[in-house]
Amino acid sequence: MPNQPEPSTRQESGASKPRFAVGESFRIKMVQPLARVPYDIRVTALAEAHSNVLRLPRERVYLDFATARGNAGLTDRQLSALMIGDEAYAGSANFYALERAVRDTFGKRFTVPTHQGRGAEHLIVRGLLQPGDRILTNGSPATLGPLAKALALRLDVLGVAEALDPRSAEPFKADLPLGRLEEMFKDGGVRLLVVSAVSPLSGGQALSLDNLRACADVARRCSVPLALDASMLASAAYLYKGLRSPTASVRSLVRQYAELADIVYLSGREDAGCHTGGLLATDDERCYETFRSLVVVYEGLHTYGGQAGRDMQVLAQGIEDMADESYLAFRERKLHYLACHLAEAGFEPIRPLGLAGLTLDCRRLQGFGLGQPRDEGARAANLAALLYLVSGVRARPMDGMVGDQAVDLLGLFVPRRTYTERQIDYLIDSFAQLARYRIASPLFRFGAEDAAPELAAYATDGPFITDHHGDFAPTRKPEPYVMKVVEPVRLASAQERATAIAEAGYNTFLLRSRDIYIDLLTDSGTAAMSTRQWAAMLDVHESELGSDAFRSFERQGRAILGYRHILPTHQGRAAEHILSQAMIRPGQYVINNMYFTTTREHQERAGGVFVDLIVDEAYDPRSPHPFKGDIDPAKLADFIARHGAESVAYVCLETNVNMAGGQPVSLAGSKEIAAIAKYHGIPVVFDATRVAENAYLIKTREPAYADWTIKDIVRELLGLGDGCTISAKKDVLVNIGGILAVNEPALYDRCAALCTTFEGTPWSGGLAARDLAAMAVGLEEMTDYDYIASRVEEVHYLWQRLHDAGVPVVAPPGGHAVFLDAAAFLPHIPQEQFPAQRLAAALYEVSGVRGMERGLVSAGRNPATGQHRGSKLELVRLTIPRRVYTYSHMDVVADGVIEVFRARQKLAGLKLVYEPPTLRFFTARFDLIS
Ligand code: P70
Repeated sequence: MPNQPEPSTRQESGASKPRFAVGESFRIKMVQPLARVPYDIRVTALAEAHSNVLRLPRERVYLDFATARGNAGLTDRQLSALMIGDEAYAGSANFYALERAVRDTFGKRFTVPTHQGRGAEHLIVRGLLQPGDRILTNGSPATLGPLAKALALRLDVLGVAEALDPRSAEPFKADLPLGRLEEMFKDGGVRLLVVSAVSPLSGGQALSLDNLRACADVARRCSVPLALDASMLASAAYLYKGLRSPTASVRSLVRQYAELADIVYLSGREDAGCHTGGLLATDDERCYETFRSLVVVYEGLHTYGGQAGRDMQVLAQGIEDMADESYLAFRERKLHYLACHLAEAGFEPIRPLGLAGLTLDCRRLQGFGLGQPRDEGARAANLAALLYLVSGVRARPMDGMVGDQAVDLLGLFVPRRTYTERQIDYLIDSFAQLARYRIASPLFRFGAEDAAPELAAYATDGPFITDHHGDFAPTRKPEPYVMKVVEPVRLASAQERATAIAEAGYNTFLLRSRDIYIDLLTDSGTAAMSTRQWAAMLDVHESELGSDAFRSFERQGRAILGYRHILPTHQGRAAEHILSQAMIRPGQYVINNMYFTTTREHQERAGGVFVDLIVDEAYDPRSPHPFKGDIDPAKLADFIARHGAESVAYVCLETNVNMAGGQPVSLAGSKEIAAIAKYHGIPVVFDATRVAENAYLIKTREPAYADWTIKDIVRELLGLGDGCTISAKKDVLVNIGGILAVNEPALYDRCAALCTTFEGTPWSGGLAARDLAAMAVGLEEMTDYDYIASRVEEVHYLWQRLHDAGVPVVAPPGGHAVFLDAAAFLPHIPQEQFPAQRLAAALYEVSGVRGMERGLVSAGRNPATGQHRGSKLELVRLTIPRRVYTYSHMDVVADGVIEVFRARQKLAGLKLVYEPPTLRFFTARFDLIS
């Protein structure tokens, strides 16, 4: 996937952010909820772990930077690969897929799968060496060391001192010192050269292609086989490209590296982004036969090698994708960001940076009470323990001997496709917190000196720290979930974008998704579901006759919404259809707060007369009114007085009013409206599509409810009504689904009958049972305070950045979207030349971001006169999908809008060149007015 982010992402030394933000090369497809671990629990957990953070169970760790192996977020393609596992014992289709990926990527003919990287290492040393033989390596002794010991081999690790030298400017710290290499070959006894593509100790710094070539020459001259550890070969090739070979593709460089080796092997848990699996590959037939006869003894059959079929398929996909340059560029940028901020906080990592993470050399570490003889050699362990106590973050202490070098390092390995920039910020904030603490009695190694790092125990002479500050409040709150599965997205080139928008007739609805980098067209059905939702979806019996999923959907619906009868529908407009048909007698008025297209449509189709009684402030983009969604009680009282209560079918209150800019209704205001309606015997129903966002805005804007839970606010608000319709594709966090809920049994019966006619049984609503299961969990998740706060605050962050830059945006910020006021943005373009349409097109062209016109085009024409209907508001809606985009993405959006704003004078209007008879905004085409 060639996708170079713009502008260039080459290494920079400065801590400042580039002028344009660099967003991820993917968006989130599945999230896993994650909560902070409270301070008291951390204290106990660390004690139970013998003060060794590596002994902490994962659930006691908040953010884990102890390893970047085997814990990557999967790509959506890897996730689907999991599902096409061919679990045949012999000759599985997945093996052949793996073989093909290896041939295409590394150019090797024979592939032997193994359960992990060390399985491959084992076969190599056992197959090629005899006891007493010598191995030379630049790689990690963590796996090779114990293997060599077990098989009575000698292992010499070269280049450790060079890799860790903080003063060295050597850009390729994994390179082998050729002089010493030759010498050792001359000394004799060397039977194998194992070259790792990166240096694992110093954060994954690269091996150069030139050095590997020289090593290969030496090895060939001495007839010693060369095995290349390609677990992070894509990273190495990427770094090499940046410094020495800018015009080559990473993929072609990977191939060149691999061709220099007799054997290529890897752990799938690094650059391939898998959770397990490994392999070795070679062109040498005799070598292959050796390994094939060993693999059946130690791993499995030669066509599965100790992996499930699905694991081979995931690995094949991971290998095919590992040279994704846009992802590698993003990863590099993220690690630089982290390094720069840690350096500012006084923690200078070893440079240059690699692509696994950062390493802090702790040998000379002072401060926090460290630097005493007692902590000599265990400063990293002390720092790691302190960091964990302070923040729940885990780093990796690496101490003891590596080759002939004593090391005391703290590794911060950044898992791939897992943590957002806000979570990286939390790590940075955690380090900044350390200055508040002093270690009173440092930890020292206790028990067996040579215990593996994961098994080491530490002791102290007294209390480790004496100053307890408990939990700190991070300035930049991280999302309450991590990425579990991601979907690659691509920023098309400027040229491609210009062509795409012209071909789309300057209408963002006509763009293809694959040409879009950040899609803010809608928040409808675009959310990333959670692991809990997916788990629930799998565990259902499909039946339209009252499935177990329906039962939990009904239970959650009653609990969260507070209504007695819960009906599923395929989406929101279907619920609106049924409710309108069940409640409106032809000729009756239906009173609304502004309108939503589908709501109004169904009210009118049921013979109702649509009435909008929203407060006047809703139509003033600059009014700071906190509850622009409220119905004006004076208008309502007056309307009833003039038309009579009998003539009103019901009052429909939309939460977080979409067309007004995501503006909420207040609880006080809604109580007043409900009281008036009730007094007159008029029912109240809610469009509760975005009720959770509305509840959050009530909590933050209506002081009486500041201490209420989101759940209680939702219940209090919806408790004012007789029922509600919901498009579950928004707040309920599903990709498809709707809800109709009512109290009165007779009304339910009418609705259930209509549901059967138009949707499906009243226990399915025309949905799969799994969709009901996903909604049941989504109802719970949407009312989680940390989630909804994070969701709305992200929207507000974008709003604030634009507002601060002077961009005209609808105020105050709403719950689900930021609305650009195109009339004020492009005052030189008259409304008949469609300024909002023009603005949406320009934003796409500049940044690959898609928004939606909500102005003259959307309003359509008056069928009687043929004239534009006219629109009081001329807006572009930037709607933020839930749990999909990160703060980095929001920065890209903000930078894009601000860039268009800077150059706004250059934009001219549009003319219509094609217009369909109805709902023209979907398919109309425009041309530039030159
Ligand atoms: C959007 C979507 C849907 C929606 C809504 C409110 C407050 C009901 C519905 C309908 C999708 C959309 C629909 C028509 C035109 C443009 C966009 N809003 N009530 O992007 O629910 O789509 O599930 O049938 O916002 O805002 P559903």
